[in-house]
Amino acid sequence: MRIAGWDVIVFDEIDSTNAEAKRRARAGFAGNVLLIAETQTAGRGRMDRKWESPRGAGLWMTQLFRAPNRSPEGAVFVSALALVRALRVETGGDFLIKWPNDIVINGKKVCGMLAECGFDADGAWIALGSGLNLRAGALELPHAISVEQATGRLIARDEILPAYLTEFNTLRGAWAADGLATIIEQLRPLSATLGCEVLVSGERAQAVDIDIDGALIIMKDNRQRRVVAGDVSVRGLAGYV
Ligand code: BT5
Repeated sequence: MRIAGWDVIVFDEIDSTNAEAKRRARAGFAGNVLLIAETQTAGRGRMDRKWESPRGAGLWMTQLFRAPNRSPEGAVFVSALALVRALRVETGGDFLIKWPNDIVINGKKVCGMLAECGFDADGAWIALGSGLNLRAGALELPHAISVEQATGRLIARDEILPAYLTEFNTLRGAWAADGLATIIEQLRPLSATLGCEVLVSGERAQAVDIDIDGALIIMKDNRQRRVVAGDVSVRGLAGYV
């Protein structure tokens, strides 16, 4: 199957679509490849945290592609912006981006992203994994929510994918041509983090900006600090967002 220039491969069950993408990257691949699983037996988040991927409950997918540069963080911003836009158009819901790698709605996490990268003879590749909860009732995590729970709409994979991939392709082009700054500019108004008090690795601070390299700028005791994705955990004061 081909959608918006991506070769789509669907697995009934797999350990992790990110793990499969990395195996394929090492074996050699051509073009844009999108791996989807009905369920994952070893879905992973960052720092090897577990990612719940119940059968039929969501869109568990990894995009494997050549990147303009070796920046998995940049790819996550491109993807989050594209997916939030597609979700807003499809459902009308107020989806937002929680820095650096989550999509949230109603103060809960509806999607998490994990990008990994490597090099081969043809240059850099990125394996960009996204887990989007679509169906209600399958997850028992306190901070998790599904698109159906949040919006009352059970959307099918086939509805969201063309919209998302088309937007992703456009934004990836802009990222390659003009750099990450243009993506961050478009992302700022859709940030759930900016303007909020946050706990950065347990310390209270104000989230004041996201800079053109994607770092979070926080203010604490009248001093600004730059926080790079991957270094810290950022939580809201009252809850998850
Ligand atoms: C992430 O990590 O949010 C990245 C998740 C990436 C998942 C996709 S699914 C397709 C591809 N294949 C993979 O193996 N992975 C990618 P992190 O920020 O570390 O968040 C992990 C935390 O989210 C866990 O510790 C749980 O608290 C929570 N969590 C786990 N499953 C969840 C779910 N389905 N929905 C919402 N939260 C979840």
